[in-house]
Amino acid sequence: MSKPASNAIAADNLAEFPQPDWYDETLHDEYRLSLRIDRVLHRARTEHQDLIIFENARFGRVLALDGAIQTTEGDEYVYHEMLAHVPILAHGNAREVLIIGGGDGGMLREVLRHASTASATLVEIDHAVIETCREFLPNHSAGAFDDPRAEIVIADGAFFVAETERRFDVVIVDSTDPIGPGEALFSERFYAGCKRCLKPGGVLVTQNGVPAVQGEEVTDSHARLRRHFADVAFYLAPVPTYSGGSMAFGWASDDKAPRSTPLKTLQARYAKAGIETRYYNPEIHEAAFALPNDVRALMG
Ligand code: AG3
Repeated sequence: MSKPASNAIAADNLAEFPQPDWYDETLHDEYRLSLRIDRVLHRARTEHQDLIIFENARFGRVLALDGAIQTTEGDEYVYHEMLAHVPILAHGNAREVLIIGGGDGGMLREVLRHASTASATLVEIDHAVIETCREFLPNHSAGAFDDPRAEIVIADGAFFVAETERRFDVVIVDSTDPIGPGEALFSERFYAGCKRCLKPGGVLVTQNGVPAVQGEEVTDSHARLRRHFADVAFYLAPVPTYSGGSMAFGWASDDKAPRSTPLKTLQARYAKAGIETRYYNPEIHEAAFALPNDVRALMG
């Protein structure tokens, strides 16, 4: 008699060896990140998107929206520090800051760490993201939503920038990827709106995807931003759960001075701000704008 196939034995005993659940990103068709789900804290279909918050032994609590990892407790500091402190310290006197998206509150937390921030306005399309993250991802906002300098607006960021009468020193686009609700936040019309609500000397920064797997985002944003701003650039930082290599951040301003702020000035401003950072420092700030040739090539 022939021996039973080994997979038949495994199948018989499956109940004794429960398999862990994995969260498979569906962001890219041909490539995916998978994180083990150790505990589901919350799962919902909001008015705008599918939301899950779960725990992973390596990265802590994880927020995913519509099949894409948005942020994890383990590596959020790289992203939030680089999108907040680079424009704020380059600007040098950012009093009014606008955040588009960012419902988890991590960006708001970093922006409010600057005593120079007089007001931080966060415009989030999906109130459920804010409510759910305040409850299940509280370390991200760390009380920032209760800061008297914080103003929360539940609205479509694209409408907000087109219509607001307010003007800002720094605009930070903390968006999802350009699929679903995030798509409008990569359009030329949106960038024109951002320019409209920047004060003279103001700086816009954007979440611009991982160039190795989302190269067209750099190409498209570069072309669209250039039609509206005198100085357009990208800078990089590696965020492990935005897999595929370094993430690109877009930079746009009509003033060339903020991007060429001397290192000594950045060092002085950073020391004066008195903030402790885990990734950001003035040297990495300066170095992040050095781009490899493959990313330069995407800028056309
Ligand atoms: N901003 C999300 C970036 C998502 C990027 N995903 C990717 N390309 N792998 C997230 C919100 C953090 N505050």
